[in-house]
Amino acid sequence: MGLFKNFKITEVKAYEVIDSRGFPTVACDVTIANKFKGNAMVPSGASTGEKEAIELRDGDKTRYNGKGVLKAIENVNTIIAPAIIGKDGRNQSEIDNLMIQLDGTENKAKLGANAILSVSLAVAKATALALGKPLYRYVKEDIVKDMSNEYVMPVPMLNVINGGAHADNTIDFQEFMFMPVGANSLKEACRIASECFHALQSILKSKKLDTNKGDEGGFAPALKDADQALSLMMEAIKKAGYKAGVNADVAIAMDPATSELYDSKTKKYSFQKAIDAKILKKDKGTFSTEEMIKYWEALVKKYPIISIEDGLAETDWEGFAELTKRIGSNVQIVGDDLYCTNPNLTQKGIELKATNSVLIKVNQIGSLTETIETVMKAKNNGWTAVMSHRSGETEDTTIADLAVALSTGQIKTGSMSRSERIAKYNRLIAIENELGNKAIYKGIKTFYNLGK
Ligand code: 2PG
Ligand code: MG
Repeated sequence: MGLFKNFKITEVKAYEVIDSRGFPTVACDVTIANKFKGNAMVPSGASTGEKEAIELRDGDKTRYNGKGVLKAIENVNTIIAPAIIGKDGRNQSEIDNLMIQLDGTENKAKLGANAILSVSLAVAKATALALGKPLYRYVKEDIVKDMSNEYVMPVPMLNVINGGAHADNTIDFQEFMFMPVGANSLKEACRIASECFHALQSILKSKKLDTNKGDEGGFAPALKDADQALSLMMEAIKKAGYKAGVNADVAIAMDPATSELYDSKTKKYSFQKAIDAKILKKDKGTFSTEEMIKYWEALVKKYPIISIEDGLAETDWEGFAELTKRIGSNVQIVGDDLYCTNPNLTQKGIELKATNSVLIKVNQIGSLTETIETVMKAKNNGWTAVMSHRSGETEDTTIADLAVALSTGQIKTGSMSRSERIAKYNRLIAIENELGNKAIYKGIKTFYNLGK
């Protein structure tokens, strides 16, 4: 036998587990050589893009209010499993393409992106185990063929104020994030973020504002508007003993998720949650694309905002190109709903110069191979890529490994609370610890290519 190793998939088994919002999701175990078992659990979004691959739900109202995933599980166990058992786990793209073919639709509507992704990720994890490599190293060396000895730890985006579809409060914009760009390691970035997070908590308390939390573990107070959220964050950074600024300790990133505010018939953005609507009231509380762009121009002048995701709606391609032209040389303009991690939509964005960055969510596209393709497409065109969680998560930490494996340089994975978020930070800390001086935290240098 000697060094001979068997990488044959011997078992594929999916089952229902529960996500961070208490809804069911798909989990899958893939076993290689009857011995190495990789497990993956699929995340789930709330503010989903129209062009996302399909998350198959049962619709049977007698179970989990229709949100059961038994059909997706059956598709794994009865259709995908027999087709991939016996295949070599190291052939990730062949396995992913086989599942895509078995599905046969544009958007994985037949088998479900949740079914396909659970297998795709579990195959990679089982193979990494069989090779005796951590997942980040397996994906980097064996799939991406990146043999450099440099491992880029991502700068975290920590969503400390939650609004929009993620919280039952008065803020229309979905996410307000700390980015510890001035740290010199991921571990230190987490410490800075934790200290700023707790400073924010005590400021909210002292102002008699709510410290309850939203879906991603950030605070969800009843604030007047985005301006108030941002000034509270500035105060928190200072109170924690840090300097706010793009070239200082902590910068700010936002995901206003404005597809949720857009009416494609009238082509207007309207603020729907009570207080924002009153404050920003103009033309009955609605904004044109040009008014939104002006709003962002003014906001980035006032605060050290380094990144804006979905600052316009997913159908507003021209608006995005204009926004990128106007502020993209200083600000990272990230497309989430616009691209849905789809390599073809990302290609369109590159041609139109619609943004200078793409958000990466594994379940938006539904396979590891396509996720990697989108990241590479962005990077090869001088864009940045941000690895991201979903608002519905589990303790699965795959995205932490993928951020390092694909050198995305940034990760968005929630606040400094709730274990489904913290699990990813803790995994990154473990990776950094394991890598020692091979780990690099680029901080603000991650952004040097902006606008090129
Ligand atoms: C987003 C995500 C994650 P959701 O819009 O970027 O923060 O939210 O998973 O609800 O789409
Ligand atoms: Mg988003």
